[in-house]
Amino acid sequence: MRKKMVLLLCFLMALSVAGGCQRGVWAADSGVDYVIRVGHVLATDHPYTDGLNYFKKVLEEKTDGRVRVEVFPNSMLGNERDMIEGLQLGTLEMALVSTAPLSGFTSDFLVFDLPYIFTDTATARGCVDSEVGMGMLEDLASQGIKGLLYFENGFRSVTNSRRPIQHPEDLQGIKIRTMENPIHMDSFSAMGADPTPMAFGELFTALQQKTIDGQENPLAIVDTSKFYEVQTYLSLTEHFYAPAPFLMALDYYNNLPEDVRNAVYEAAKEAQDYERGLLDEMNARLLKELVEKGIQINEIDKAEFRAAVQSVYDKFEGTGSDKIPAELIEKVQNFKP
Ligand code: EAX
Repeated sequence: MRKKMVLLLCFLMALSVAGGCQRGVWAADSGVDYVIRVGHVLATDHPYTDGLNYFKKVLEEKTDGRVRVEVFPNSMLGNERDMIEGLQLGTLEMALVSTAPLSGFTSDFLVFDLPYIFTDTATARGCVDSEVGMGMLEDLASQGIKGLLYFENGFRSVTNSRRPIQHPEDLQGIKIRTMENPIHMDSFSAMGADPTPMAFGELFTALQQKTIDGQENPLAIVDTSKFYEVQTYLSLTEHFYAPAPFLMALDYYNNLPEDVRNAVYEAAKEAQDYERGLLDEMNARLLKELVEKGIQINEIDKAEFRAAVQSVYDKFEGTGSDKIPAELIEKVQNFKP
């Protein structure tokens, strides 16, 4: 009997120590009131990841650890459409995406998808950061999404495995992956290519297996997603500018205390500048480095390509779903930073 009592006492003591340890772990975590998961589809060494880790650092400092941010790159939380749906359903707190997939949820952002609507980075950044771009983010509330601000993806150029793209007609018959966006697809159809919409996470394998000939993305993605390993030619078309809306689930945002909401925005603003700065630094060195990694690079005459896709402006200008009001096109085209 005595032995049983001793064993029971030892068991109860072990349980209370474990419980205390558990409470100890819980107490160590008890300072964390909010865990924010943020997903994106790019590589761990792309500025999207660095920018989000900077956001994590600043926000955790500003809230004295009450908020913990967890960054998930490489499509770990799904493709961009999945993550946008997750924000709407409340199954995900934040996502960093391109505007193109948002066209499946609202046609507001289509104006940014028009080919050659921006001529340089300063004008593009100035426009998306102005009331034009910020107003579109505010309109996302109707989709259950809080658009905070824009990071940057950048000017997109064509890579392929078949030939250098020197003139629009060189795209004839090229099977090119595009984002799931009607303007992107129509722009490449207008030049005789065969556009194939595909989630980013499937792209490297499709290029490797040659189920598609090419794709279009900024230099930083060609580098960090190693497309130079499966593509021969990089033609500097710079046909689309891709801003990167930094999004939060609206209900989650509204339920945060005001001081935390303010800290989220301040941290996002600091991270925006940091991420754009990293892209500027990468773009200054990547042409040389990508040639060293084996890809052949050619310049093009943008006026030729701009003329080849003018029909897209005619097709998408108008009112209603998948249409862009003429005055909005004009406002963006004529924007001066
Ligand atoms: O937002 O899908 C793409 O090509 C985008 O550049 C990527 O999702 C980053």
